[in-house]
Amino acid sequence: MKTDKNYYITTPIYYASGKLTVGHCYSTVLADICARFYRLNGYNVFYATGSDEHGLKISRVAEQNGMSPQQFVDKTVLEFKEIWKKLGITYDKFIRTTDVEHVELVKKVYDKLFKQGDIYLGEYKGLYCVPCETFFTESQLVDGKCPDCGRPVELTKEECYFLKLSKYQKFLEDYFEQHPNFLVPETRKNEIFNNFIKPGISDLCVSRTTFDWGIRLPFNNKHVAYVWIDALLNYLSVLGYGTENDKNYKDFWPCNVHVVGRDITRFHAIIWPILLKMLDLPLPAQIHSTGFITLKGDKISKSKSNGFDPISLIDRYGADALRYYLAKLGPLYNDIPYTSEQFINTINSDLCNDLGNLVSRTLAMITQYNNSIIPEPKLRDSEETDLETSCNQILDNCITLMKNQNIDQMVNKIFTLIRQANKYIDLTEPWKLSKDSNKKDKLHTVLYYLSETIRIATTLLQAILIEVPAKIFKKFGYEKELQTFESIKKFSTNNYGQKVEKGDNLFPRLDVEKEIAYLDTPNQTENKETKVEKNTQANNAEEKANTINYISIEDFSKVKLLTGKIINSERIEGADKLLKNTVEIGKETKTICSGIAKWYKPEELIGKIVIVVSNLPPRKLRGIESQGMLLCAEDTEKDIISLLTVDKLVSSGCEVC
Ligand code: ME8
Repeated sequence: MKTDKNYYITTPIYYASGKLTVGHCYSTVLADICARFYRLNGYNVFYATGSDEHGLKISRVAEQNGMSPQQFVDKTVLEFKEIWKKLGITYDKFIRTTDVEHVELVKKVYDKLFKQGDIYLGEYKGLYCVPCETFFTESQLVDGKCPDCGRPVELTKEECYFLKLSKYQKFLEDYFEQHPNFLVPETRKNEIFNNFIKPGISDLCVSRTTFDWGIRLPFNNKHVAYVWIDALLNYLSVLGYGTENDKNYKDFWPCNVHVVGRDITRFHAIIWPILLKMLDLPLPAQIHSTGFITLKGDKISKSKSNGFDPISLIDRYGADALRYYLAKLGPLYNDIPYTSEQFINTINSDLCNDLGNLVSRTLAMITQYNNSIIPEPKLRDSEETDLETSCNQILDNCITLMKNQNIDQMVNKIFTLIRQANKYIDLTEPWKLSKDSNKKDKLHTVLYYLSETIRIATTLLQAILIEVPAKIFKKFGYEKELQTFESIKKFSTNNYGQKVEKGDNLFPRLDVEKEIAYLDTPNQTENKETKVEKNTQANNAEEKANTINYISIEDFSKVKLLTGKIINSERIEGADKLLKNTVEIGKETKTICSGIAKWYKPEELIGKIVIVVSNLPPRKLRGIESQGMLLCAEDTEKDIISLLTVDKLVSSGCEVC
């Protein structure tokens, strides 16, 4: 049974259409911090994430990669899980929309809604954006393009089933009015309510017949389920809803918080509550809508290829650096620009200077002034009372802040305490106390107060950082029972007597200029030459060369580039992206398939001199053996692919060098 102590939090399920970016890590890390915090605070937590695997976009990307959609999503899901593992994401279940229990639930829901008259057959004519899997009206377009991603839309006309959202207009309006915290932040709630709910909710087209990579409707197998209905139901299927094994559903539904990005808030704030109402299920307590992390003014997005690769960031700076940076940005109601400078400076100033220095100064002093043993406190002057008061308030403050997922403010609270402890060192000057034998009691008190403050701050930091807290506890010799929220309810004066170990610094100081150069160089983040510690000293020419990710001339010369003349080109049945080209390369002729059908008609290609990568191993595409690759330039912004050709008329078979 759901109780007040059972907490269910979700992230969006990410499209399995390509790589995850720092932007995707944002919602996942925030939700993970909430999950960890609530567990530490004695709650039973269910934290769910997963992958959204159906739809036209995924089947097209799979085809471009020469794979079946299932093969493609299987591979992508492994990559997702690898990132979540590296980032220390403690999800309780990862749901895939291709999982049998999910597919069965989607079918059951469609069947029920069809039978109860909430789904009916009609015809849809509209402008469809494939990457966003969304229909738009003419007036919603911006310069004739998708208002969300700026790409061209396609005119689509098809028979389809509609979901009767309009019938629930009044229900949703009343619900929003009676539940002011259903959607946060307030600005987003007002935007959704005034612009999308109040003007009238239209029925939604919830099936497709133009592609088949989706869940077939039980009452008409020509149709597959609309990806958004399919995707939203993950929040129920992940709990086993609708199966015999539905204990998690009983214990955790309704959801406490769905963390979503602002671009998908509409789906969660309109379709999702109505869908649940149709199913006669309680609604989630809250939808928390975040803004975007932007890079040079754009949402960091894989479809625009400008994302930073989280794996490389983690490999170089550690998971804690990325988690801390994202946590500090907080529930960003507005878009927040990502800059390498801000990332590096945050690590240096907060983790290295404030936290790292507090820990290393305290350990060094305990080692030097008290034979590595945490001393017993003997006094309490006003500065100790101040520190103690801050320590006594911090847990309650954090619990209050986390009721509304105010993670950035929690980070701020913890680091204010850490800075207060650093100031306490400057104020009490233990190095002077150590020289005066009459001040021994004060010296011991200072060392103790520092250790206890570090213990309290570190206990809270366990929600945010995954490696550093354990290292700090180990250095101070604090056992498990001194790492719990229960143990930091009150500042204690009894935790003395353990031996400390100085060990390594927690965070190496980063060379700002060098790291910014590393991060801002294109493709640098793909370079897995890992941890920054290895590079902090060296500054020689060879190392500089490495940071630009050069390849050797020998490596380049392994790629055999030749000119080729296209002597025939034709479409491939059933593959709307691919063209099968016959290319003359000197005396040889090769078959080369290219995903350029959207940009070239076969007849336009005949006679063109193109650049062929001629020593790639043959591979099968749609049953045809493709024996090389034609080089193209891709402008992802304008959605143009342009074949590389030559400036002067040369023969086929010439070396490109
Ligand atoms: O939308 N900053 O999947 P998705 C902040 N499958 N958030 C960002 C971001 C950025 N730069 N880039 C992406 C989908 N996101 C659907 C969800 S849920 C039932 C189905 C966020 O992989 C984005 O706002 O395109 C969204 O919340 C999430 O990542 C998933 O994006």
